[in-house]
Amino acid sequence: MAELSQLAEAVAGVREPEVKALVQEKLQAGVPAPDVLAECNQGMIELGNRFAREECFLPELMFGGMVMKTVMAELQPHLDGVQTKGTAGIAVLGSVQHDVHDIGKDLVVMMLRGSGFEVVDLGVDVPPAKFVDAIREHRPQVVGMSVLLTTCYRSVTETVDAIKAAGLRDQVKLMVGGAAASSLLAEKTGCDFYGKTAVDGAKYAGGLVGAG
Ligand code: B12
Repeated sequence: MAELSQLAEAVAGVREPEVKALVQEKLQAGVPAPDVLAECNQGMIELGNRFAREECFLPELMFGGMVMKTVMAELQPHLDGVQTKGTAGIAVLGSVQHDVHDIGKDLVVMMLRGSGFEVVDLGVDVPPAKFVDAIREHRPQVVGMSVLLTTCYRSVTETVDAIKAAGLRDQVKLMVGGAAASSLLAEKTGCDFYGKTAVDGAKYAGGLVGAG
């Protein structure tokens, strides 16, 4: 495994003061905000691996999530700096039913807003019917589902099926992402696109409205 940067290691170790100081240091040194985020993501992945190896426990995982949210709040204005004029399009985002992970989903929301999209954020544990209602109400060009738990694959399928049953499938593009997602999942569930990162998602959405 590639060696972690000092910042990624601090995130993985859930050392909040060190994380905050390093983020500040990097921003002041002119490191682009998306690169700072990418390092923090590496740290979160390592934290998850430590959890899987039982080297840390649920409270650390939860605290890690809180630290990451603080970092995102800090980076938000720097990502907004790339905001384009007007509204590029409309996007609906949510973490699928039974999944309460929202850090990655929030990053996609941030990136989309940063590139001029109006984003309807449905939050976490979103039932298929809520996605359907949001498509009817907001007429988005793209819907994004975030899934971090392999036990939630079925929620992705059920969401796509509900959109089809409502007769709305032809009106929207569907993208899926999150640590449990893959191109295979996108293919099997009938999504149009799998985004490995929030940036991939924003690029795909931008491409749909001619802003990519
Ligand atoms: C933090 C965390 C938590 C926090 C979540 C806090 C929060 N507010 O989100 C808490 C403590 C609540 C939590 C709970 C649980 N967790 Co958890 N968690 C994590 C951890 C460590 C980090 C996730 C994270 O935020 N990563 C950082 C973000 C930025 O990454 P990301 O979400 O993947 O998003 C990136 C891309 O995937 C992409 N992306 C994400 N969504 C989307 C959507 C679209 C459309 C696109 C294009 C892109 C995209 O963009 C982002 C960056 O570019 C992961 C480890 C991991 N490897 O993912 C485990 C992990 C996901 N959790 C896991 C588990 C098992 C659980 C629990 C079941 C634990 C328990 N025993 O209770 C519960 C489940 C709760 C539930 N019902 O959802 C497992 C899942 C295993 C599996 N195969 O299913 C993991 C992988 C840890 C592990 N290795 O065991 N967790």
